Amino acid sequence: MINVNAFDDGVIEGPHLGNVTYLVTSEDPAFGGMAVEATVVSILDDDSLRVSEVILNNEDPQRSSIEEVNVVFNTIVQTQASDYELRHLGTGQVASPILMSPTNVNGRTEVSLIFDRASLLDGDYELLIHATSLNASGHLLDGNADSIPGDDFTYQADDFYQFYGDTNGDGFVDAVDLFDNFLPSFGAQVGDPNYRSDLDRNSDGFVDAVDLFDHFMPNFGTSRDS
Ligand SMILES: [Ca+2]
Ligand SMILES: [Ca+2]
Ligand SMILES: [Ca+2]
Ligand SMILES: [Ca+2]
Repeated sequence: MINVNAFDDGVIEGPHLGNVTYLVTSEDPAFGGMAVEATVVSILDDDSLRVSEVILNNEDPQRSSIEEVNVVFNTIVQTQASDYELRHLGTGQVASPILMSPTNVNGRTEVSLIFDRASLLDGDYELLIHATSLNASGHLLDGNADSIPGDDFTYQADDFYQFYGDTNGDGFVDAVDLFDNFLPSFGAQVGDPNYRSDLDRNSDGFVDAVDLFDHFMPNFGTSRDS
């Protein structure tokens, strides 16, 4: 009788080969210690490099601008800015991060992505992560989490959008956004306590009449679905 015990180790190894070796014991000297050729077995691995979480704007509900996107992986990864693309679902326009900073925390990599805010159009977005070079010690991304590595990851969510002026993320730019958030920061510049980068639509360092008349007022009274 031969029993083989497999251990679920949680280590990302990819599909690999293993040897099952034998030790023959018998009281009969003709069999005891007899050499038996090892059996080569194919081992499938249910551990893979995956995306654990995507977080928009550090969980701030505002959707007035896409300030930061955070990606949390399930292990330590080697990554570069070109692994990521932010795609506008309406126009198909793609933006690459202007800043990509990975931090390793508790055995996982958390990546901060910053895009050129002023150039992003309002609308629904998706985040693409390419499986071409991103890796964990040589193991490629398993984007669809089926244990087979080498495929891209796509993140879509109902609240993954930009709608300039929607400071509370309710899908409307209305009086609440105007009176509670826009007007209190109106006239502020970078460094002022009431300056808000998510309301500085053209990223010139001021929340001023340009932002109000060219960007806020055209959205005022509309909803993201209209
Ligand atoms: Ca494993
Ligand atoms: Ca896969
Ligand atoms: Ca709103
Ligand atoms: Ca401005």
